[in-house]
Amino acid sequence: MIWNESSECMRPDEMRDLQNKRLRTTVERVYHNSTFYRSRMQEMGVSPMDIETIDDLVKLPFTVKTDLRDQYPFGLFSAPMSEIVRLHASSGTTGKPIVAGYTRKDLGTWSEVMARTFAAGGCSRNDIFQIAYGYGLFTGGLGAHYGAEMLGASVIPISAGNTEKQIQLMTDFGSTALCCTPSYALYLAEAIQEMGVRDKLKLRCGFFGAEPWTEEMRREIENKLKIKAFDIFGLTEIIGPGVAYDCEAQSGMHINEDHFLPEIINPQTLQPVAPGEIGELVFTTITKEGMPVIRYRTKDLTSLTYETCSCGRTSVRMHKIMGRSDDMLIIRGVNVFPSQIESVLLEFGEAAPHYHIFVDRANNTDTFEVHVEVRPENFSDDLSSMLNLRKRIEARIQSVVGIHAQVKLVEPRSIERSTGKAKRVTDNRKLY
Ligand code: DLL
Repeated sequence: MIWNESSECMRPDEMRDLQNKRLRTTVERVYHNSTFYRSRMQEMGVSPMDIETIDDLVKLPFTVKTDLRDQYPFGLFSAPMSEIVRLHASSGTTGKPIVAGYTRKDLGTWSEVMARTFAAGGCSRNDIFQIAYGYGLFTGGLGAHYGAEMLGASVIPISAGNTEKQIQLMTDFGSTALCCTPSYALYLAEAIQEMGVRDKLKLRCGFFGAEPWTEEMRREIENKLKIKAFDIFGLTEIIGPGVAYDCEAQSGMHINEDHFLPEIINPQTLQPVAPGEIGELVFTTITKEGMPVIRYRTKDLTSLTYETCSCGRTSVRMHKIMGRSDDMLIIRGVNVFPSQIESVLLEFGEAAPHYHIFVDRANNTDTFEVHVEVRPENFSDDLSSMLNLRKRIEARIQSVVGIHAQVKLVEPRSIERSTGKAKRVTDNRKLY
């Protein structure tokens, strides 16, 4: 919940007034403190006086990842370096990193939105948080760390990796909440199963994000770890984790819209889509000081719902991320999202959610191969049963995605595990 000054739940009209006021302050700030935004706004003939309410957002310019790269390292900051107390960066796959700078107030905001995230999952000062996101330039570790501390919980800053030690401390310290990527949660779950120590654990929930994961993957983690798995969303450019969070209803992530204003646009026309339609998620930060961003195009694909959630929160919710417009593979002319493959695999009890997609080009035609791990209890030397499984997966991929993929079943544990964001695609086509 977000409270008003009388400590009552904020009404929608109060929220809108707050957003209008904060947007105006932010636009003033970037116009006067950032050469980049001032010249962008001047090019579009917009001045801060033209922005009165959030309906005026559409008059403002978009910001894209390459703008941040071009302004590397500090060109997008709207506060002097003497006020910047923390720097984070995200590596991405190509080019220079994206850098984010935080003032002391920004760090307070970040802790608050993360504390909200954990409280929405039913956590309190009585919980013991095992933070297994990477610490460092990546925002996962420190973002979750300060949020859990603000909540008053006990924090184990173990960082990612070192799986045996994770499980040992989880057992000995009685961790009740786990924070890591969903792929690492699954890896930990398998190791816990193998060591036969699940019954010794006090774990009851986890906050997983930083990479796309499906509802099927959520169920898999929940069943294996016997916990409730919450999705958390965020990106370095906006603040890090804490932009949006699942509540106990797990029916879309609540956006912290008193700090981050969402829009959904059609990535081709750049026009807003109708409510409920899928498109590219765009954010404007309305309280940040260090590096506010205006209409930042995330490339993440989702939809928004403004209906009140069954949990009682009135904040706008975003659907689980359905893919990225730039993660989208175009294979033989067909748009393919890795998340579609993951969903298909999880329909099969025999297949593990560990897979790798290989795309290449031979004789001017794209090749599309999916390596799929078979669960240990289903892996066998009986060629006909393996062949049958392969054929069934191929047929299902064909019906969901619309093109044929060559499926190769591989032995349990042969696909590389990740302790951070999983890399699931190798595209060897030389398309340029
Ligand atoms: O991944 C921040 C984060 C840390 C979020 C820990 C959640 C938990 P970046 O490294 O800048 O920041 O990557 C941001 O990761 O644009 C999405 O494509 C993807 N992403 C983040 N959270 C989710 C999620 C962090 N819950 C990029 N579901 C974003 C799907 C996600 N994709």
